[in-house]
Amino acid sequence: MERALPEPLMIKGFLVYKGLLSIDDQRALVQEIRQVAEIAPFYSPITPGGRPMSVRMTAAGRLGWITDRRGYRYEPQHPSGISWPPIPDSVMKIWTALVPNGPSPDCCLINYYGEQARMGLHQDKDEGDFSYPVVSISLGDDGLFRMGEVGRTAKTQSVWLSSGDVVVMGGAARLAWHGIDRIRFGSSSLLLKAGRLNLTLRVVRPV
Ligand code: MD3
Ligand code: FE
Repeated sequence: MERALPEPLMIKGFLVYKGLLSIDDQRALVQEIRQVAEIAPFYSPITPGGRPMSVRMTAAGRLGWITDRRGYRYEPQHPSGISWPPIPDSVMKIWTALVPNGPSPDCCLINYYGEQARMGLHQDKDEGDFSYPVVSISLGDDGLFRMGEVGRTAKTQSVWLSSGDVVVMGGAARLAWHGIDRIRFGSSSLLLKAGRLNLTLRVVRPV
């Protein structure tokens, strides 16, 4: 990730960097995520309505996003009570390359999608500060990413995100609706098993 940034696709204000990360970059990221997950294991979050999400999650950084019956929020600890591990260096390098004048991210949320997992259209607005972009890193199987606008009913556009793709959501796109409709399970051999990993880097403060 030391090269000059390539031109991104610009779709609805989302900057999509296809193929930004080399295979070696991707392998290094997976190793570091495995180490995070040894300390802070993936778990199945429960929505405030009491339904398990199909995505499994963990996090790194000062704060992790969690959901349980008490609501959606950022917490300094994994549900097990341990502090989240620090955000790995390889992940921080990607943030710095894409958001050079920003503060450090408070949270690296780590989502794992199995064969049937999806994430319905939503906005990310549990953070206390929307002035910096969210950076998303895709690893493993392809995922169909749906992008909307700040209004719930605007037309959406979809793009397949593949391993090594990075998306930057800043400006108006920061509060746009978005989701993952489905996974092409088994489409990548990066991970030991099939599935998709997505990392999202977020500035959460002041909270
Ligand atoms: C647009 N994750 O964790 S990443 C999420 O691939 C989430 O796992 C999806 O949506 C995934 O909240 C999509 C792309 C993404 C992440 C955060 C955003 C798009 C965003 C925040 C604001 C706007
Ligand atoms: Fe989101």
